[in-house]
Amino acid sequence: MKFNTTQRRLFVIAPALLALTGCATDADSGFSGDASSINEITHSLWTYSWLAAAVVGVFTAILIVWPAIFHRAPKNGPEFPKQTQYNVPVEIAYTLIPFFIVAGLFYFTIVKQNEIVTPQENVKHEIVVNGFQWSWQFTYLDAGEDITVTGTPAKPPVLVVPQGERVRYTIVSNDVVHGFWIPEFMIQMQNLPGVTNRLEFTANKLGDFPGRCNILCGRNHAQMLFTVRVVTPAEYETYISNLKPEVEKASLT
Ligand SMILES: [Cu+2]
Repeated sequence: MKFNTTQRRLFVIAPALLALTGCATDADSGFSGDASSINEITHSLWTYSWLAAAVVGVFTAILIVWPAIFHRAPKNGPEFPKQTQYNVPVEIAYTLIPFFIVAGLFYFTIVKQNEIVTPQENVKHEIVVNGFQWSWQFTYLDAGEDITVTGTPAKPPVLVVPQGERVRYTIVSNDVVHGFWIPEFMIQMQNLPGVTNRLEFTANKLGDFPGRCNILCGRNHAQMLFTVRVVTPAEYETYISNLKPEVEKASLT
């Protein structure tokens, strides 16, 4: 069987297009969708933003590939095909379409963001998250305003939170901008010097989850790690009651 040039080009392009449109499942993306109360809010925003990006990407690829295959200059014809720039309706269309895409993404992001940052009544615990160069300090207000757990770049701290109970986090910094980020919980909020940010969420799943600083904040930024340890409410109570002696013990050594 013989193929003409156009058919041969399609054989090369079609598999590439298929690879480009391959969708990742939730399992592939690493987001379970219910690790925290924030996942429940933002997971649909994440999913639909990627679907919208996929539609725009495929449409754009077709617009590029189609003329490259079907509107090539004829072998013995003029050097350039008929030029169609300054087409006002087309220019208006490709100004308005991106505007509506950005406006749509902006609108849904603001709606979800307001849902996340609006304080709720049912907060059970409060923890202050202080980012500093280059680690984290967690103050458990349940234990007392001066009871802190402080990490170092060599020994990243553990943030212990109770499963199924809403916690309010006060996000602060005394030096430069840091980013309090827990990828599994689909949340990040910046620690800004001179600004007090607030965030609330409930951790739903027991286990350890990596956390890190996601704003480049200096030499040891890459070591600004922490672990979120979600424990049962009873284990959390025990942790809080043990915290004070532990801190005192640590300061003596
Ligand atoms: Cu940092």
